Amino acid sequence: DGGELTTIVNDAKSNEVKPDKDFYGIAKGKNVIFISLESTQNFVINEKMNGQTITPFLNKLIKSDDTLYFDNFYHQTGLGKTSDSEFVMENSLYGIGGGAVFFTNASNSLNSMSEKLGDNGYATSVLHANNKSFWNRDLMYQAMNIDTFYDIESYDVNEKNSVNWGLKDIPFMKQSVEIMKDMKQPFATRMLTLTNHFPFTSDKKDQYIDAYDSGDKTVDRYFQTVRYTDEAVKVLFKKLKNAGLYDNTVVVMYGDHYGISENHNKAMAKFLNKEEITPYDTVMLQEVPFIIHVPNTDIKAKADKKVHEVGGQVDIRPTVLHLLGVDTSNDIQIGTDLLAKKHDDLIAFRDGRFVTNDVVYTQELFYDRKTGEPLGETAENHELIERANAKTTLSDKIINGDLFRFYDEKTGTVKQ
Ligand code: GP9
Ligand code: MN
Repeated sequence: DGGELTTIVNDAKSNEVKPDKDFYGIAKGKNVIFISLESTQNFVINEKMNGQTITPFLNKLIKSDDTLYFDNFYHQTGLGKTSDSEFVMENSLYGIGGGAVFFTNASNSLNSMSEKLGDNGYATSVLHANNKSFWNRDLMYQAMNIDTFYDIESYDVNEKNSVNWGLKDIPFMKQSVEIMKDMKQPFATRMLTLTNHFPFTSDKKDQYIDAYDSGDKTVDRYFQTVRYTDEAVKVLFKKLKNAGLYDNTVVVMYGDHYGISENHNKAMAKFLNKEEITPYDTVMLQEVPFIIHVPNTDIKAKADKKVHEVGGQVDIRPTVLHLLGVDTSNDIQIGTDLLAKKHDDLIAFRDGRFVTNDVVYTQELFYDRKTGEPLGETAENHELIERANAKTTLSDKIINGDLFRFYDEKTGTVKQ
């Protein structure tokens, strides 16, 4: 009820993490393209498989002065997979435990990033060549006040340009830029890629590298489809340049969730040169890439060591809104701005595990995050368990109680 929400609002205000002036608004007025990199885990970045570079385009991009690559960044999804990642980055809240929030709570009141950008003059959309009702997206996108969903009906999809789950990422990128050319600017759009999805099948001519040789077909093929998606991102950048959109557009990329499940630990141990995959390793394998490209800036030099801060998908909303110069001081968010001096490095997973800059917590044990060495349970560490649980509990309260019905985020007041 209103009383509970008042407490939540007051807590949010007293814990507010203010943006750093060096970054606030540096991309003001620019278009923003979010790319959900399907099933892309962080272990493929800057790596080779049997001597072949897995993500050559991304590797080159993240070296550039105008790109930030957060290399200690974790997904926070649950059973809702891609849809959870969308929910988390849009709302800076968690999906629900034991289900998919896109199905269970599609009529909630929300204060999504898209809605906020819409209020700030942006045309908002999602680009995804799948049926609009998949994951109940059509309804949840309405709840999140996204203006337009360019679904499969907006694309030319045929036998020749499809594989696995549908339209291949390269034609998806090309056709999407055609759509973008007609968008009202500034626009904020989210592209959901699809080729690098289990079971990671691809056509011979799209295989820019060989398969891996672990004998586990899923893992072996994964490297090839990741490589293909990397090529698709390269095509996107080229097309944006040709369309005259590149200079005025920020590109934000994130992995939506893991691609290789624990069923494939044997092959993963071989690739990572480990005897076995431990529970600590499994946590570390939940890292996904998070990349922010702000063209023609020196953002990398400004950010310095901040890109090594531990972060998670809940941080995407505040981080990006602040870069765009959109105020979030009235917003109730679980995450904090990764570029802020007081960013909160306690990143809780949906299932109770968590990480910080220093520790990993899994199966009721603490480890040194950098070395994997087991740690004793100090009082300080123990407090982290409570703080991590508080994050998912707060999110559940807001969603289960549909509390934002009573919240006016424009004025920061609780409606009576
Ligand atoms: C389907 C795509 C993949 O539209 O989002 O879904 P996933 O299985 O990864 O949740
Ligand atoms: Mn997915």
